[in-house]
Amino acid sequence: MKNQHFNFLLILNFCVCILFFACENKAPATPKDLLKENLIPKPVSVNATGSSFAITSATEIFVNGNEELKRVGEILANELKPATGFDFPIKNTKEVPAAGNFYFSITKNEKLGDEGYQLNITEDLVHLEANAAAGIYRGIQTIKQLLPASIAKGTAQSGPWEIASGTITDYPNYEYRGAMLDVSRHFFGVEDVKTYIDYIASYKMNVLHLHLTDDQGWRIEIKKWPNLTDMGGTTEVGGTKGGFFTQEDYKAIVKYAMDRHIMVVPEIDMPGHTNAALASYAKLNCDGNARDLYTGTEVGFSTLCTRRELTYEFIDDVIMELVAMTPGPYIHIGGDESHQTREDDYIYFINRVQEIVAKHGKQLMGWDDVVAGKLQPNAVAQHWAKEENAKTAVEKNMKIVMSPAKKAYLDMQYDSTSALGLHWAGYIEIDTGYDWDPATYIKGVGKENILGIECPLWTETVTNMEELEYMVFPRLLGYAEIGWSPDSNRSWDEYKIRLGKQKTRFEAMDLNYYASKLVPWSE
Ligand code: TNX
Repeated sequence: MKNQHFNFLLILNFCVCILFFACENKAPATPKDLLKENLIPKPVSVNATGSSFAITSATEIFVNGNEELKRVGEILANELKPATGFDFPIKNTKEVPAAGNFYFSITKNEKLGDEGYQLNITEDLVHLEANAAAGIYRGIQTIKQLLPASIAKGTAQSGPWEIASGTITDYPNYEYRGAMLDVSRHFFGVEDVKTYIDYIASYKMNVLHLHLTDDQGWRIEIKKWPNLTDMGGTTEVGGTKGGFFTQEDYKAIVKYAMDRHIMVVPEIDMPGHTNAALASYAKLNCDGNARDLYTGTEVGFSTLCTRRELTYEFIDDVIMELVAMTPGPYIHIGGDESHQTREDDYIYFINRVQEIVAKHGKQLMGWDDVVAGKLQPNAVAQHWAKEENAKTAVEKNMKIVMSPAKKAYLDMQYDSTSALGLHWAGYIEIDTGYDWDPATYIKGVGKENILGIECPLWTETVTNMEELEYMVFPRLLGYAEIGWSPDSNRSWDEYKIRLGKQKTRFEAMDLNYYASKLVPWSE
């Protein structure tokens, strides 16, 4: 009897082992139905043709276009190399390449615009076409998502690397699809910012807004005003050591973003949110006394001296140095929560700063409070709080970037149990963050008034990348989809399934994501 029991256990053990190894070594089934893929953001249109393409060690990337296109090819090669172990040489071509390769070419197709792409996958070829390199870059994000999740791993995986065949035609709903990172409340260095750029790029976003200055820290080197960083850059929330970007660091960030067809929008927040500058230079204060450095989380207690000429000389210097490093059209001047600035002084200030921004050839962007000023139609208001301000922007013929705090703030807690984040604007669960339409959110503010959408991450409670990931994933994907996918294509019930399927991808990326109970996470 005892023996029999032992035999039974032995056999059971044997079966479990076989099952275990069988599962471990199981290759992912060959993908054959492009319609079953769980792409985020959801493409405009997809047609399936029922076969598949396989990447092999012989696969090369052929480009028919300029250096910019080649650069996109290199980025794809670099991203596919770690998991596949393949080299993906980049080659110029004037003709359609032989079977087994990638082919990127420039086309003329009005429907696709600047960033759209057409992806034709056959058994023989992955052919990506766009009007410009930006479209090819957005298209390679789709290719990566069509590959097995293990493509995101940093070490060699077993493959096979197959993609379902068919055609995808895709282009964005809004031209501005951004994410903001507050590097002032807690400093995030160049490598972290590059990682953040990679995250937003994966979901076809095209703007990184950097909140570079606030009460708690000044993070961008200004050569003519060195104390801003020597002194104002040393602190952050909680009293830990801050930091700052040298101009070389900042240029490296801009270049990294540009290679990924992402525009960096720099923000110097003023006239409020300026304690770090006011601590660095006594002469910026109306009373001539330097403020103490600040490491708390209150807002609305600081202001530049708005009626003093020196203030505008200071701003002119800062903006001049910033503009020299800013290829994009926008300089964000903040303008929020200036509770210590009298209203007439605030209006005077915004008007003066608008002139300085224009003098340096750029367009003003600001938090919606700035509409109090006499703004030009080319100024952009970022809606975060007051609907009235968004309506005023419309009256002034300005365009609006939608970042309503109740829907789009990445620093809001998910629910009352979230260990990180704030909740002054409410809790933002995954459905709340996804299930809204910027074009109908405020009565009187329609699609024609909206440049796009942005999700800001304020970092009072976010101190490192692990915490950042927790606040950003998975909400970021929803904001990316709102910005990119056609409104008629979006529904929470359908989206949550696609989002749930990102689980293996998030795990392959080793992300510290929030596994919301509202999402049916699955392999
Ligand atoms: C309000 S949103 C602010 C920021 C804070 C944020 C925290 C905005 C324009 N101003 O200074 O960091 O709330 O959620």
